[in-house]
Amino acid sequence: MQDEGVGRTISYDFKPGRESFLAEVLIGLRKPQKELPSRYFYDERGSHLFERICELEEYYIPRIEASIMQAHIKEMAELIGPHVLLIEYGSGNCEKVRFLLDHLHNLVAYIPIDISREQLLQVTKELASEYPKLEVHPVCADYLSSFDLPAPKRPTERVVVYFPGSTIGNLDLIPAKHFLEHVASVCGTAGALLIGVDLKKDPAVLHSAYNDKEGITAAFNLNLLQRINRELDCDFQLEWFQHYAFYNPRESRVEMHLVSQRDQAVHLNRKTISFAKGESIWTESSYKYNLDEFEQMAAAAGFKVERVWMDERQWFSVQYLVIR
Ligand code: AVJ
Repeated sequence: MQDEGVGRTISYDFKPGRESFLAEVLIGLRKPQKELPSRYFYDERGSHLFERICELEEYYIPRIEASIMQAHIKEMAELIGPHVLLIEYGSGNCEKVRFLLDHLHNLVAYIPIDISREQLLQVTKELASEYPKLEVHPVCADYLSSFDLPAPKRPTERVVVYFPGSTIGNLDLIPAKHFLEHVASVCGTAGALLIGVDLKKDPAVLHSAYNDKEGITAAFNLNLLQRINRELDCDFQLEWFQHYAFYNPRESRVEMHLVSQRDQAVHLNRKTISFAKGESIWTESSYKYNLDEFEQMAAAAGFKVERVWMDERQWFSVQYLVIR
């Protein structure tokens, strides 16, 4: 469970260790279409690069989501109600949740869940000093796995899950439905889910969002190979892989790949993995929904869409779901 020792202050630490990282990388790179799990992007450098992505002009998601939150926070806080246990999946730098922390009434506790232990520790410290009265229980975990949740000291009226940023878009449709089912079981019958869902739009907008001019997204994508080199003693030559991202309208998703610029091989755990020139490693999907599609998936997982807030151009949605 514990693999680095730096996480000693997190009592709920389920971060996948080196063994499962290695196993997943080997499985992914042996598939006919090579792939790597996108949740491994977020090591210390990857989390930092993602923060820079969020500041890019082209990457519209954080700005639009924040403006939706700002515009409707009162109504959101009313729907959510008092004495709530707030759980956030993929809390990252905890920037977005501050709107909620500032406006919810009598919050019982906040549980940030994230795969990036370093960042989780850092923001937990910051929150403790900024919100001295708030009970915060960080959990380091891959939020698709099942794990025990910390119990807050005060009684809880209901559990509300916050899942912003369209992180749900990283999941294929069936895993996304399973994830919502999992959230429904965590929530219990009185619970709710506040979720950011990115919407279908002009592919040109999507293209520039995932192919920024500064090349930060490319660096973020390539960092995955660097991490594998460092943590798993592999020998990817980064200069021979190129970032490639495009919108696949048939599947309603942006796909990120790393394309091999020549015939080459890498070595991992005494095994050789070959790449032909032009062959790709598929590193991420970002699904884009329309409201009906998302509503159907939510319904299949036991949720009813109670309220949807959007920006004027209808590029992004924040949705409030309750148990059916
Ligand atoms: C954090 C998963 C929502 O898919 O848009 C940003 C990650 N990848 N640029 C997304 C990401 C490339 C992002 N999510």
